[in-house]
Amino acid sequence: MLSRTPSPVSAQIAASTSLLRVEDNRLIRGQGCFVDDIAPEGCLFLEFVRPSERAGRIVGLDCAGALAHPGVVAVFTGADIAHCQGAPVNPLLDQQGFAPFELLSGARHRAPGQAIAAIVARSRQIAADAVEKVSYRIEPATDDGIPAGFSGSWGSNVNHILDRADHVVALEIRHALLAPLALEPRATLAMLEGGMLVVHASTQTPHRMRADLAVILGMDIAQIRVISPDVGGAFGGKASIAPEDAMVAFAALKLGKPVKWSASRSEEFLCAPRGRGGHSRARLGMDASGRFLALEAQFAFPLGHWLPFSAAVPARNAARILPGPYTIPDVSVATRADATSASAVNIYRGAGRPEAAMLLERLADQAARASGIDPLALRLRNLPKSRARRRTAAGDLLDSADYRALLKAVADAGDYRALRIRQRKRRKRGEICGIGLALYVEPCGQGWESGRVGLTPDGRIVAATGATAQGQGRETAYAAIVAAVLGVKPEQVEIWHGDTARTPPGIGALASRSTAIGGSAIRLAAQKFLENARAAAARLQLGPVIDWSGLAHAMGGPIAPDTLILQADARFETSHEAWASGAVLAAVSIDRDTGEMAIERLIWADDPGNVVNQMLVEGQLTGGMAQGFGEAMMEALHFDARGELLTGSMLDYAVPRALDVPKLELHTRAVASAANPLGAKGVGEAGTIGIPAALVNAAIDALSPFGVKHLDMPLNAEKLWRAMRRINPNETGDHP
Ligand code: SMO
Repeated sequence: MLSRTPSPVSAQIAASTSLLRVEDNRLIRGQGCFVDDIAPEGCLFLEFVRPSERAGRIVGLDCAGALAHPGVVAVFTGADIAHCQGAPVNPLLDQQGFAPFELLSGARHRAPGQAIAAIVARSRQIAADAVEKVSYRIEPATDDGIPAGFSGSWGSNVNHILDRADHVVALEIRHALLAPLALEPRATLAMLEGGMLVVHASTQTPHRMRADLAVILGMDIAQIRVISPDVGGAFGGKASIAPEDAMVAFAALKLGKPVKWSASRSEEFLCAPRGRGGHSRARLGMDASGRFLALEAQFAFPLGHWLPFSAAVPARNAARILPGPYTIPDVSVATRADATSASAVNIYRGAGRPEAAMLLERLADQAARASGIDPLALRLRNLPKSRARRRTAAGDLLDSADYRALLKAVADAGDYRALRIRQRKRRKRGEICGIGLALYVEPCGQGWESGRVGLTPDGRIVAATGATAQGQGRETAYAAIVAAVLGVKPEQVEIWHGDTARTPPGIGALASRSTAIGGSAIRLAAQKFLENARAAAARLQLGPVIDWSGLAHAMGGPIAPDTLILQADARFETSHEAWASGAVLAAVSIDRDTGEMAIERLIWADDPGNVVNQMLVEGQLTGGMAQGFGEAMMEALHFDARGELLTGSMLDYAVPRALDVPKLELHTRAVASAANPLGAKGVGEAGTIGIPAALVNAAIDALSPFGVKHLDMPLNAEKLWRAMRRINPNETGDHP
């Protein structure tokens, strides 16, 4: 069930877009090429020695047995890489002293899973066997006690406003740490080719990895080429270079041979960058009519023991979003992120946006309960009437949007009033059922991307982007954008991405930014290219309608097939972000005997801005919903009292299976973005932002007759069962 709001740009692009055909999909046909599929001659394999013990001092590290193991080529320890530099970190918040990026731990083991040695061998199995022959002890050591982290705050003190508000509601939320869990675990292959260091990596940001490797290894960037081939999902988990990537490159340089590392699933659970883990507190004051007066919020996020490039993003995003879609005149927000003796925490699909939405939407429901105003009416009362752009507390410019229309769309689709009447009747019959609403905003990336559109000697049209892809259908969307400008079929446009040697510079695929920013750069390049092509055709007296192979032929010259004989480059930089937004309505029921929650309706209206390809938009929204559903209902990393990971495999870490995922009633209602020439907003993260808040609100609404006022995710059956029996629902070991 879909309602589509066409727009001039999307109509123009949609007209030139053929449907994606499954049988044409390279990946579905098994013709993908992921890092682990690349097997150069003489490739060596790297495995890490990763103590699962908690932080301490490394004593008696002995690698002689591993080195003597037949087939082992080299063993590296902290001493070998001591001269390597740390990689830079995005300076988004004030940063206080942090341990440098370490490829392997030195004298000090900083967290369970941190590698203390790397073994390179002729096969993966030999390397894994040799890992068992390394001996060491980790002795407890008193903490260095170096406070390290980020912090920031915006707005001014609102205590005096809260003091005289008619109602003040307060809450505290704990988010579990999550595993980003891409289908393809991380993998890196490094080799020397004609004096260049060539690194194939499963990454979202090849250009940044190239720059980071130059710093870490002390090399000239011109000697480094990074290629991200097919990438099997990333979700933020592959957004920033990790010590493993640099270690593989270091080993290849040192040994002069190709070296490959492919993370095992257990390795990913143990030490890949994690998501979430934040702790939020807030107070919201309102007047007697339910109008929000002031919001005071504090976020605290864990960082782990090293800083990925985007480490500050969740703490910053959560804070800068407030007050989100709502009109709250006074907002005071403080945010911080602190070092921990655990694996790193980085962005994970949503990256602070889900935490902001959960905070605002739980507060809205609490405010409704405190004031006796219906949750839908209360929200409508506190949403802006105009679509005009507004500023957040941190000064960011929110995009044009119609939050009221989005909320009304889900309320109408679900027949909200009837749902409430039915809820009362069902409750009388002893049923446990609830309705949850949530609104959200999704900032879609700052900064720039670049694009290049060109013509090959054999008449092919190529579009090269600095952005990348990991399964979003980037090629399809970019081809459609170029085709619409040039008046050709999308199939005629070949997309190059992910290879620093044949793409213009770029940031990558993250922050829901690739269409809005990368797509805009591609569109500008296509427009310039068309002008250049027209001028060239006129010079060659080819007539007004461009025949691309005719033009290529006329331009002539025996040139290598992948050179561009005519090209145009463009860079697009946003003056401010695009912001997507949306509303979700969830209707749920809970089994009194088992605590099992059934999702009866899940209705979602999203504003993706102008749409390039409706199918891809729906695909990303649906995938995000599945991940948001997983977070709400079952996902969490669990640790024992000593900080060792309990959920280290797919047997222990719950993720939704296809049959678990609820049926989604999706509506898209576009308001064009004012932030870029496409009018596009992002869709990559929306599902993880709004869906969990609506599901949690629905569950708490269902359990309100039991006196339940708050529950943290995940809402597994045990937690809900305990909540109904008033047995410490949040004490089921779900918190990190
Ligand atoms: S969490 Mo995303 O890859 O910005």
